[in-house]
Amino acid sequence: MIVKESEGISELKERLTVQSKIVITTHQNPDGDALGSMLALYWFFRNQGFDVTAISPNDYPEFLFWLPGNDIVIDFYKNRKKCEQIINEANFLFLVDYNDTRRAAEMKDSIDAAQCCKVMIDHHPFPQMIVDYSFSFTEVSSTSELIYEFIMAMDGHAWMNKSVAECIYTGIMTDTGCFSYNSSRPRTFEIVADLLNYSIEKDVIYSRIYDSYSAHRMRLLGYCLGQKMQVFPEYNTALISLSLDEQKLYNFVSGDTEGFVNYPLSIKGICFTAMFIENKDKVKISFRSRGSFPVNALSEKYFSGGGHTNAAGGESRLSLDETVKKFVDLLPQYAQQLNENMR
Ligand SMILES: [Mn+2]
Repeated sequence: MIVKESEGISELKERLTVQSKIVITTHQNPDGDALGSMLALYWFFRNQGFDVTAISPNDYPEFLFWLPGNDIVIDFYKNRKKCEQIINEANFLFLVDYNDTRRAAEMKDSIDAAQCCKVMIDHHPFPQMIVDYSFSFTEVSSTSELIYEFIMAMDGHAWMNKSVAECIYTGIMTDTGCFSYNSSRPRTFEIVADLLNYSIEKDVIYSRIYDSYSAHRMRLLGYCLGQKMQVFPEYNTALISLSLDEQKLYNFVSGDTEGFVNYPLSIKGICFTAMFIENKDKVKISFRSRGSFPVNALSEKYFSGGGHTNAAGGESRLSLDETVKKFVDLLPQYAQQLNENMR
């Protein structure tokens, strides 16, 4: 088991009492793992009768609304005053699926200012937060997987139920691209095997996440792959860019381009992809790779971002065209590395 006594788990367990006010938070634009780990932890504490609140920095895509506990999540962006008060009065603040308060966006100042006991549970590299208890492991598939380990390390077996299992399974499934990456440790599958004991319906969960797109979103995907994808075979790289006008044309709603960046990785000979999405004030970028090519390092160096070896985000204040040009101009210096990575 990855979460061990050395991390102060039993001390933490002792400090947590039913009188404690627990607040769980996650990063902005929460994905399946962020919400899955937050709500799994929520149910774990709720099932024990704790006073627990879950706060998201902002809204998230509709395909996650079915998650058990979705209706109790408070949107910080929409309920600022209320959330600031809740965080201020918390005894325990759990920070899941992020390790840098900047990732909490608008919520950053409240979290930084909170004087309570802070617990981080996360799988991203290079933690940047000062906390009282840190459960930070980069080798796991997802934070949701860590939540399972955390629950087990807390001797919390009795508080597992279908809701907890559904949330954890969702996080593991979405953070591994349905077990196509970040999932080569046997332990991940041992955990999944145990989750199936709680009568979760894994095929239904898959469908709720991946078969829930609008016709607009499918047409937008067609447009991106048909008209907007640029392939650079000599650099084993492909990119997609999308302007605000194009988004309007396809009735774009937040979350519609989720996963688009992965598609070009299915092209033979491509191991590095980027997706550039124009926002009002900046260009949002997603990077993906296969193998050992570290997209987090490139993003950190040139696009003020970061993340994992194979999946990272970034941004740019240049125009969309200038951002894409900046990216394309970088490719020659990575040519050899990308080439070797394909072998
Ligand atoms: Mn994650």
